[in-house]
Amino acid sequence: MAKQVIKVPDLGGADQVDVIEIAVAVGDTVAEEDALIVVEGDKASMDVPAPLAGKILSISVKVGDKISEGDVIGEIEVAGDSSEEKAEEAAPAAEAAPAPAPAAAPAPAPAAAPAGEAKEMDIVVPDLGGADSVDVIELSVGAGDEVGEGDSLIVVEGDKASMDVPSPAAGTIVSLSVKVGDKVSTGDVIGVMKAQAAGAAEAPAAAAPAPAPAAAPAPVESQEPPAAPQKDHHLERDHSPSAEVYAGPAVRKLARELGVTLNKVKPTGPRNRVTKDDLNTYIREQVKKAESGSAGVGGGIGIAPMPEIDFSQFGPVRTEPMSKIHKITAANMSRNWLNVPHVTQFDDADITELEEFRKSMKAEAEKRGVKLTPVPFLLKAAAAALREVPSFNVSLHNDGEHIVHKDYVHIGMAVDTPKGLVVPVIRDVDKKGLYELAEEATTMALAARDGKLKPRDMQGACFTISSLGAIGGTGFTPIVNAPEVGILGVSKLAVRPEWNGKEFVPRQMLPLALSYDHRAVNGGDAGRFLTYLAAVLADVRKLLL
Ligand code: CAO
Repeated sequence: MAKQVIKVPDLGGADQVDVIEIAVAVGDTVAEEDALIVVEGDKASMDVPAPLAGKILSISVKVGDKISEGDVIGEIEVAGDSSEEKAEEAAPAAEAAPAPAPAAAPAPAPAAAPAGEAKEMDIVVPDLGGADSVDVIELSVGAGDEVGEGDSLIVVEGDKASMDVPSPAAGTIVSLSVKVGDKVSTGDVIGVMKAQAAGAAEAPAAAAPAPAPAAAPAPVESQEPPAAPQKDHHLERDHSPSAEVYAGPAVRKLARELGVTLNKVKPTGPRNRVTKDDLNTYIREQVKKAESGSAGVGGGIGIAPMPEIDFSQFGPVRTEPMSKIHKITAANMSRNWLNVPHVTQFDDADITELEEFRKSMKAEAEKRGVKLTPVPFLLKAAAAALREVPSFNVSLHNDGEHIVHKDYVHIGMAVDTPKGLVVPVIRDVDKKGLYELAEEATTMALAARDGKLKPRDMQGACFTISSLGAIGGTGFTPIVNAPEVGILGVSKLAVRPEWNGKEFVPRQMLPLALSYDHRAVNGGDAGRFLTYLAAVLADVRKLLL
């Protein structure tokens, strides 16, 4: 391990630049070229990168200090065998120096514009301060835009710095011939503009193939913060949400890598600058929101968030906190609705005979202390259908490449409670009798309403039944309770005329709706599942088979 002082490298001629951000803390482990501090001169702000990988031992400057090339800004403990003396002497490697603040180097202005006439001229990439083949990272203008001399046209990024390519003259953009992601070098033509007559006359850049003043790229960070009055016109026609944000190259690069739009990040740095910490805070908040499912009542995957509405403007309102169950249900419903490609299939089961049988058993059931409603029959029939069509008794593996087949039959039963919807799970439904299921369904529903279910009581279901039969309705489309792949919605039994081949007869018809995850189950299997389930309910003797 060797200790090495960190010195300010070549600043491209700039002297006495301001330290505007400390990007690391003592004890941090950094990689070679990681930004250590950010400095700002007249024209540019630049990262001072770590000369080597190692651990920061000290930082001897603070925000507001002025520093120049060769100044010591701290110490780093470097993994390696270089002697301390050698290390002390070592100047930062040339490639570790930040990109020099680009000087106002002349760039050729190819098309001459006679004074007094609006003339088309090529827009040429000026001297990039030694950088070559830099990436176009933002287009700040588009065809038809009016620009002032020096306004940013595109933003490019080299290894160490991002820079504006400014307009060589005032005028109108005719076309841009580059797009984000292209690589450009000094002298490349990036578009055509019509220089204003007066400007063309005044601006030697546009008037003659001579050096173009102000044609050198101005680093992005030399932009004033968005509020700067002279930039207002620029704000209005900006096409990139992050273009007006004040941030250093390292932060911009990181934001792009993470897919963060910088203008969404709250800046806390000097002059409203977005710092690395701001970016980290933003990411942490987003992850937290996503994990808790509390990302509001909209937003995500490109969906516009719901507008915030003050309902009191329409009449008296009362705002109450949601119960914990309600919040969890809301998050799960959104997750399942958005993740699962749902299909819902409908059928009616003729349960006339089932009802006769059920009513005939009611007295005996009461003697046993259980209430025999249609639910235990539905549980039994669903278990039989899961055995008959096993492609419903599966879950998609997280890797997206496997299906998990289950050899057990546990079924969830949606229960409506004052605190919200809960789904206790009845285990091994296929192995239990009707009375046992009736008893367990009643016990579970009571425990659910008393808030006495344990987490395990609500885990491990293969399929769910949601019965609104006692409440009413002719049909509804339930949401699959992922990772299950199917759910049965049961509505209110109704007596309907059914054709028996000779005549219409009154039959007790039970409306069924089967929603399924079309990633796991195909329509044919769903049809077989629901037809089989309805057939079992129509002839309970099938349950004995
Ligand atoms: N059609 C007509 N009547 C029905 C019926 C149906 N499909 N299902 C049940 N009934 C009858 C029962 O037979 C019972 O009548 P009797 O008292 O005359 O025998 C009555 O309705 C009340 O039944 P119940 O509610 O006590 O019991 P259940 O077994 O039918 O249901 C449970 C139990 C826990 C499923 C139910 O109470 C419940 O909470 N359902 C709501 C589920 C829910 O919220 N789903 C929506 C989820 S998605 O938002």
